[in-house]
Amino acid sequence: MDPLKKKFFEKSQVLMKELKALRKEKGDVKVGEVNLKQVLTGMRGVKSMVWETSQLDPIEGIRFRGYSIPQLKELLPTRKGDSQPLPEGLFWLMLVDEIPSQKDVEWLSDEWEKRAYIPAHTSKVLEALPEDTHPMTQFNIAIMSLQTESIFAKRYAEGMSKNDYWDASYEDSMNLIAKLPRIAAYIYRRSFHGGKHIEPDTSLDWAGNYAHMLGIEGADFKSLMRLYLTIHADHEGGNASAHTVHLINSTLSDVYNSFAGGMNSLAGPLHGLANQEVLKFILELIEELGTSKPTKEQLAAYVQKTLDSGKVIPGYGHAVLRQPDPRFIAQKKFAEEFIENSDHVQIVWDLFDVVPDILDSLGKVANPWPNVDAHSGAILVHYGLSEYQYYTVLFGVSRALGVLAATTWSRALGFSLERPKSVTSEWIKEFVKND
Ligand code: AMX
Repeated sequence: MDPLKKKFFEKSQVLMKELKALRKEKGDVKVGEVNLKQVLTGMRGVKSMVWETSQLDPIEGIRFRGYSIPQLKELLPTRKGDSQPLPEGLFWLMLVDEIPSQKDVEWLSDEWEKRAYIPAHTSKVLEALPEDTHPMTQFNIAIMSLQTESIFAKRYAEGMSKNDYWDASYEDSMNLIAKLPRIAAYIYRRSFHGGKHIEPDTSLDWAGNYAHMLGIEGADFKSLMRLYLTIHADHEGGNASAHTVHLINSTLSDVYNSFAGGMNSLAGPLHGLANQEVLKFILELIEELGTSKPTKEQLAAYVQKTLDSGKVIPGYGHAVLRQPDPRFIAQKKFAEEFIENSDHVQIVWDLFDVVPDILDSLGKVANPWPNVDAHSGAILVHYGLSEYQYYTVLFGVSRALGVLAATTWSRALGFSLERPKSVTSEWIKEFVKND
């Protein structure tokens, strides 16, 4: 058994027994109440699942196994000569709740490299699609085509014991994570660079190699990708993509099916597609205002006009957060350190000054602050990745780390098929009649 898998097995066995006992002894303890507003507005705040890998605080933002993003930047191993954390380290932390050593992350980079093989039929499936197929659609179809490789599905068909679900889930998760940068880079090169693909550089780490295969060279872009793929990895379990993966996997549908479902959620403009929408918004405003150096007054008027036409301001607001997103702040810090004189970045910073007051003035927006998607596009453009239709694929590659670590836990802990209760509006009207 590999060292990560062994650690995971030992830790998950202990927790599985603890949770079993808790369920038996304290199963009737109330963990919260649900009001009608929550039923009518997307179940906000309803505690209804266990997600080991991270937890979101409305004010502090995300903590991965208890560590904030600034703490992780201090604690996680980096590649020699780089200042940004390696996503390998975050995956290790999320999976086994331990900060890994340098040697551990090097082992994991090599392990993913060994598992990165893409079957020939995946590129055939992609080549059958029109080149202008949205990259998220291509990403999803490629993931689904990889389902032929599922160890879980194969072993389930052979009669696998439920005690081994975690093992097959771990193997599928490791394999899929290993393959994602290759298929994602393949999609980018076929969509935007005439299908001129770039061979992987096996001496690089997971994120560095992805940057290389995208065709954007330079140490700073590799560094950005390490940060990007770390901070987008997980945001507890209730967000749409994570929850979709959790739901699908609870049926014992394998990791490939589950992750593809999650990516379909991520492809929505209120969720992960917001990163594409933000850059589109910035480009359109530059076009309409006729300048790439708009004043804050011009920006405020443009934002107001957008709202008046019944559209949302992409990159702002959040279902849980009530402060500027620490993932936005981490990207702002990166831009302050590495990027000079970018009009796009300046617009992001100026929007940060003007949008919150305008959203606040509407009197209905719960969180007027920027989220993770408000900043990423402007930085990517600076390094030459200007094809914004691709941005959500980057988010998806990163999101695999969190949701697949969490899914491996779900199978180890033996969580049940998810099945909440729905009611009709007739039922609601009857229920509240005498209240
Ligand atoms: N621009 C305009 N209106 C906004 C808004 C924004 N950025 N954020 C919220 N609102 C509006 C809502 O549309 C809603 O209006 P309604 O009552 O007329 O329908 C009202 O404010 C109350 O919504 P809320 O309770 O503040 O937010 P929510 O929890 O329902 O939704 C979110 C959260 C993210 C969908 C919403 O803020 C939004 O649409 N933001 C823009 C899209 C975006 O950036 N999404 C990315 C989120 C992060 C991610 O998942 N990657």
